[in-house]
Amino acid sequence: MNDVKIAIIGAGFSGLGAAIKLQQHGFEDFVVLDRGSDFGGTWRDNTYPGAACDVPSHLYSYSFAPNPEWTRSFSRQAEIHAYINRVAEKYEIRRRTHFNTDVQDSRWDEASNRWIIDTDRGQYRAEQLIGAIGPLCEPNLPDIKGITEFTGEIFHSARWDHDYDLTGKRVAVIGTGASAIQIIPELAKKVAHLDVYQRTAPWVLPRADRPYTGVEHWAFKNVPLVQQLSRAGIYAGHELVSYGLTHNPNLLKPAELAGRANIARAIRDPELRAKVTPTFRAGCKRLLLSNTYYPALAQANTDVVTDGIDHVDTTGIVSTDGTHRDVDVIVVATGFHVTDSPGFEHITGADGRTLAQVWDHHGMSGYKGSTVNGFPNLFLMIGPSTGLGHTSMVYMIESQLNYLVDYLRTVTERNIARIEVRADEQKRYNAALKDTLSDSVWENGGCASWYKDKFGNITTLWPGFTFNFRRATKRFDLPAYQVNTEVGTAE
Ligand code: N01
Repeated sequence: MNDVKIAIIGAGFSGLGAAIKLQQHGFEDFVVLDRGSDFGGTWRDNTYPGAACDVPSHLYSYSFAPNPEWTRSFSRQAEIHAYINRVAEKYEIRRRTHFNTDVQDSRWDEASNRWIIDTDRGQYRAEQLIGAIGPLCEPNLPDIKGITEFTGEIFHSARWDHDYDLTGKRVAVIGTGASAIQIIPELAKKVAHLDVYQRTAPWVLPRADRPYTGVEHWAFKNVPLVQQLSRAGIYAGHELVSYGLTHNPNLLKPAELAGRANIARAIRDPELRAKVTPTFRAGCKRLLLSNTYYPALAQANTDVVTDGIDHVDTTGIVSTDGTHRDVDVIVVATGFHVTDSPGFEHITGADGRTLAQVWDHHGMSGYKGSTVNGFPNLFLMIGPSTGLGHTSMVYMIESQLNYLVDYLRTVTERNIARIEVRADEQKRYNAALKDTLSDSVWENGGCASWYKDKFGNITTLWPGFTFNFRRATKRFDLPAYQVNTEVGTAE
């Protein structure tokens, strides 16, 4: 049994950020547990060809660890992964991190006021549990009839098989989301034939990606204000979009014009143009950015299949019109379990129910994306209603880190053994969010997306300006919580 004050599950952007902030504020007794063998979370796992960030580099980094070395305006996966590892080394977080440690179960023990954490490398006991497991880490494998019968190669975008050479192969990609539109142009360059199975055509806008010049690098390095201004400028631009997404979808019409122009520039064939033109309002699903996606679809070796998949057999995919297409490889770029993550099945609260069981009844819900009634001393990073479709998640993470540090400070100073957000406060908070969402494009834009849960509620996104979330999480608000200062027994 390893006794620690604080256990952090996950060493991705949010778990690492939590570890750094804890250390900086004198909370030394903590451990980070991660099932992988390196820092980076989603940026460690998503190594598919073309993987890159669609948020500009200077904004997609910690404000306390700016990176004047970014080589281009939109960074690629390897560079972001390397950045995260450099930051971890700089703050010496590796010595506190137990890699290759798979957390199998975490349960609240009311008698001792501790979290008992079972891993494949032994048990941990912690006063506070920080769940930084990431919302986009559990691959969603499509439930397509016969898919397990396929005798060729099949892999999910987040579990790329780099040992398999796709050169000259016949490949099918299922899905046309953020991951697929980055993969498809890379595959189209090297495979013999590519079938793109599109269920819903996404909005894809031009991507202002370019390498930084020598002068810019010099300025980023030597005049910190330049990097700060770049960051602030991008942030301000994104926040303008946020008003349209939340309150007035009509403001997103320019995005639709840019999306249509992007199609028209690359695709001549009117039939293909029609196929790939979205039928819902821009922003309802994540707005995607690419200059290479539509040209790849227009290539002679690529077909866009919109008939729907009926089933898969041993040699290929049969679409609903009965056409059989032989393939050597199926790439499933079908997203992640977000509102139904298997991770929720392994966190058990005070009444013996897991997060999965509680949320199965009424959907994901929490307070300020961080705490959940019924789950004492649990702090979730990027919890319910914190996701974004338009700007950097690192901004949201850093907002939560302010709240986390103040939460831990409060708990420590007041000798609080057990703390839990009040049910009425959580309810009030979520009712206000729901109200704000009622005019949003995610609600009214005419699409289905992973932003919604099985009840049709948007429980993944923060509606509105992110600076409002920053304000809401600036200080820990103890009155919203019920507390107990009676110290539990550790043995
Ligand atoms: O997953 P998705 P993703 N049969 O869920 C289709 C982040 N991200 O991995 O639209 C056929 O968006 C599904 O079709 P439809 C980003 O937040 C960021 O691409 O539901 N098709 C859709 O086309 C993003 O939002 C970056 O009709 C099926 C696709 O699969 C999130 O990750 C890069 C199907 C899934 O799209 C997830 O993106 C990459 C089925 N049974 C990802 N099931 C950055 O650049 C699903 N689909 C930061």
